[in-house]
Amino acid sequence: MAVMEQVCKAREITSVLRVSIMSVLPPVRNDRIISQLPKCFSKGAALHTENGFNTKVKTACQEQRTGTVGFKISKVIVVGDLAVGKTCLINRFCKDVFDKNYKATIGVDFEMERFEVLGVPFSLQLWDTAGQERFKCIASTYYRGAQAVIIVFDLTDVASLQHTRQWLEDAMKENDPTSVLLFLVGTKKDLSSSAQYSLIEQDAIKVAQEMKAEYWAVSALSGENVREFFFRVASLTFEASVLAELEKSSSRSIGDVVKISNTTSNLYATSKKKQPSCCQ
Ligand SMILES: Nc1nc2c(ncn2[C@@H]2O[C@H](COP(=O)(O)OP(=O)(O)O)[C@@H](O)[C@H]2O)c(=O)[nH]1
Ligand SMILES: [Mg+2]
Repeated sequence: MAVMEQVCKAREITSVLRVSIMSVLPPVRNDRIISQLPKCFSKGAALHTENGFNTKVKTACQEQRTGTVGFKISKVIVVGDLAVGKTCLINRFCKDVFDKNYKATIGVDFEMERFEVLGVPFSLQLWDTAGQERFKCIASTYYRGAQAVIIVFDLTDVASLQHTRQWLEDAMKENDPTSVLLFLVGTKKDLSSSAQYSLIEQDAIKVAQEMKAEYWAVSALSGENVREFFFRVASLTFEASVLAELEKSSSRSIGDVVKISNTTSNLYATSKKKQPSCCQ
């Protein structure tokens, strides 16, 4: 089969797969649609301070050249000391609830959140630390393969901020530091006065800069910044995934553009050549 025919066939299979996968999943909620890059919380400690999504990413989305990103589920792990507010933060975003009664998380807990970013479906799997605070030895499987790590501390407890470096070290043992996005999040903002908050914020920004993490301050009780924060996590993780996909496809040579076989995992491999009209 000629290469271009194979490309067409692969695109056809991919779109059939996309339709069948999407038809078994519930539709993306209206309030999970992201069309613009949300702003960072503090320019002093941001993963980047661009006003919008990367131009290459925007073009790739418009031209539907996002490869496997639309099928991907990105793993996000949430770590930090016991009782800093990890579960409440996740529950506020995913279920829009806040439970005042403390219940230690037991077993492995994760929530799926589906977004649509620049018209492309994108899912995050949010892994809540489930007792690993005390049983660190079982944490390696939990940490492995994360695209983003959220390190949580309590804005009213400076010790929990100091412990974030250890949490980072543990999480990075199982991950590639060059490809993981880091977020440092202070919770319980509603409990600190503005004077107290300013003091801890200075330290937190320093820690975030050292870690190369993006800093946020939130309250699961009032909901302040919770949605903004998770939208930023979803957007930056999406942007990084599309950039990685583009890099992968540009490093492929024309000769190995598409190999259709049972073992081919990436059916979305595309060539840089112009597509014939049958593919459009
Ligand atoms: N005031 C206030 N309390 C919070 C907030 N987030 C969590 N808490 C309280 O902190 C305690 C621990 O929260 P939880 O999310 O279970 O902590 P985890 O162990 O880190 O998962 C609970 O009693 C929550 O009610 C917040 O934003 N504001
Ligand atoms: Mg918990």
